[in-house]
Amino acid sequence: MTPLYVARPLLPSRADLDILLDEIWASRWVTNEGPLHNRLEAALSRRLGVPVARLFSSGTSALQCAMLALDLPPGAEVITTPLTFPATAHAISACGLKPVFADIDPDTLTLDPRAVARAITPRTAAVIGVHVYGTICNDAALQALCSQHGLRLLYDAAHAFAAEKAGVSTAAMGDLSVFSMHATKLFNTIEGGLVTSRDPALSERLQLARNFGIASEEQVKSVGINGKMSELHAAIGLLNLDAFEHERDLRRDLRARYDAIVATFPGLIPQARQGDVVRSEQYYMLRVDPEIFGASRDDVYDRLKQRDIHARRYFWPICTDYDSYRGAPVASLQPVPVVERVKTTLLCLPFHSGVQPDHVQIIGDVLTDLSASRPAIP
Ligand code: T4K
Repeated sequence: MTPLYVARPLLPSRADLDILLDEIWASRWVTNEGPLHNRLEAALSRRLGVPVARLFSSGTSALQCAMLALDLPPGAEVITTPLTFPATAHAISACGLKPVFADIDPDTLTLDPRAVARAITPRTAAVIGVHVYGTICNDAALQALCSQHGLRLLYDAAHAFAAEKAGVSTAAMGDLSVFSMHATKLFNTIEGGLVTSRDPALSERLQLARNFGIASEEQVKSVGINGKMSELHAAIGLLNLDAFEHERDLRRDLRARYDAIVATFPGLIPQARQGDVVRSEQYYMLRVDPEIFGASRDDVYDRLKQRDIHARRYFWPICTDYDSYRGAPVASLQPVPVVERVKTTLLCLPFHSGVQPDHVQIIGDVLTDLSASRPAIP
């Protein structure tokens, strides 16, 4: 059996790609906001229902440019969750800002607005919520809190492309939403990022931030980086934009199959169900309670690996375990933050259209074997 990974890139056909490559070769315009890039921006703006959709070279450069576009004061504090990919916190640091961590909600595992309230100081300038694993943040409460304190609200929506909560697109939440279009994402441009907003005033600032702040040959207007997407990446995006919904449908079926298996094991806790959410279907995350299940998350991970099934323990270690942020406090309502209690229980199963019925069978068998070692309840 070939190895099965947590993610598998969705790729267009070589024939379709060749047609767009011929266009690029004919124009010799290969980067710096070329025609395919602009076509993809327009298509994303239409698809996600927002006036502002700006492309970037990665989700990380998109996060940095989102903060540059908001012109946050140097050294200001930005509150975020410790349960995320390193990019979220590192982008804050790279912008000369200070990441401050607040605890997560025990059910959704997204930023707990009550913990955020505790972390606010006079130096706080912004909050970044992360729709982790595609579970959508409590937008209403975070927005109310940010409005009350005059803070900017950003979302790291790397896991929530084309998702909706109560009919509202994730692209339209907060001041800005940031998406990753890395190869491992449902909608990918191989490497790429996107920032969306309802506020047309932010469009030019985002454009400047990704292009060194250059406004014209004679004017550099603001601080910026090279965060531009090439025409090759935009070509992949244009083709994948037509294909990702089919991939999402297949993942919905897979989620139902995994859910049915997980439900049969006490001690396996599925990802929060949000009745009013259209999921991105980016990750299938479950939690393993070793006391009840009879084996640990790492036991499941190791046993699957022996069968060449490579689940991932996203996002362990958490940000406050990294050398860069070790010892940073996590504002919490609990004596021991929720994030500390759950971080060793999280496991993401392979979740894409390459997962075959045989794989699902093996995963079920591994779980059955491990749970059989559970001591009988007296
Ligand atoms: N915010 C959040 C919440 C994020 O999750 C991320 C990225 C970002 C921000 C930053 O966005 P980017 O700047 O990356 O656009 C992977 C992805 O590289 C990363 O984009 C993603 N989140 C993260 C959750 O997953 P790793 O370190 O786990 O990647 P890696 O190389 O171990 O790949 C994961 C699996 O995917 C491999 O086991 C096999 C498979 N794979 C990977 C690649 C690169 C393939 O089958 N083909 C491939 O080409 O970070």
